[in-house]
Amino acid sequence: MEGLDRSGKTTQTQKLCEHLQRTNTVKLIKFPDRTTPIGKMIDAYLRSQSELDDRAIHLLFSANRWECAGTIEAELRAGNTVICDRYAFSGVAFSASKSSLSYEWCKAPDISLPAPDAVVFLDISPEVAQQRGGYGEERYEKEEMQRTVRQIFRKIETDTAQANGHIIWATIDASGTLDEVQQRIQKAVEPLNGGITGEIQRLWM
Ligand code: 2DT
Repeated sequence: MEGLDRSGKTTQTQKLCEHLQRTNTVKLIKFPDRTTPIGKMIDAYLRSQSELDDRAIHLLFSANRWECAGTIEAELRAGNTVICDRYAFSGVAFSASKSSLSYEWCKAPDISLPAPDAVVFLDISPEVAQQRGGYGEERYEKEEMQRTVRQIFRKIETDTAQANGHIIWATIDASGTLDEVQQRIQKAVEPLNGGITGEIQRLWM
């Protein structure tokens, strides 16, 4: 699950979990995972309580996924469903929106992470975000950054289709009621309901 600020991502992710739990064992993993030592550094940075070089924070976000990659693989091998609230796609979109970092450089540390079977991107225009009460308090929750991030997500979608053709990429219009958006999400992931077999795919390779 990926999304822009004010897209309702956290609530929608929770609802999707509840829906899938009726038929599967579901493991929800939130990135950044702010509870680990690396996650605590990320948390302090996002809340502007610390300053870090743009490259250093990017690599910490990636390391925060790698420290969890073994768990994700184990869950998948056990036949469970894994839902990630953000993943490497946010990693690239947010970091590459900074003029100091190139898009290709941002992708590199996440290459070969376990690839998802579907990416749900909750898309919201800055105008609708504004109607929902405006952006939040954290470092990246600013209109200009959100606009750039939105554009980069489109590029990531194209790139991911080329490298990992099996991934279902669903850009979901996150305007509308909670239930309307949830219906759109459930429909998008429906093709996976029968379960997934075969080797775990690797991201961007
Ligand atoms: P939440 O608002 O969902 O807690 O996200 N981010 C996230 C990155 O810049 N790189 C990453 O790799 C990830 C996973 C997006 C907190 C913020 O962290 C950003 C928003």
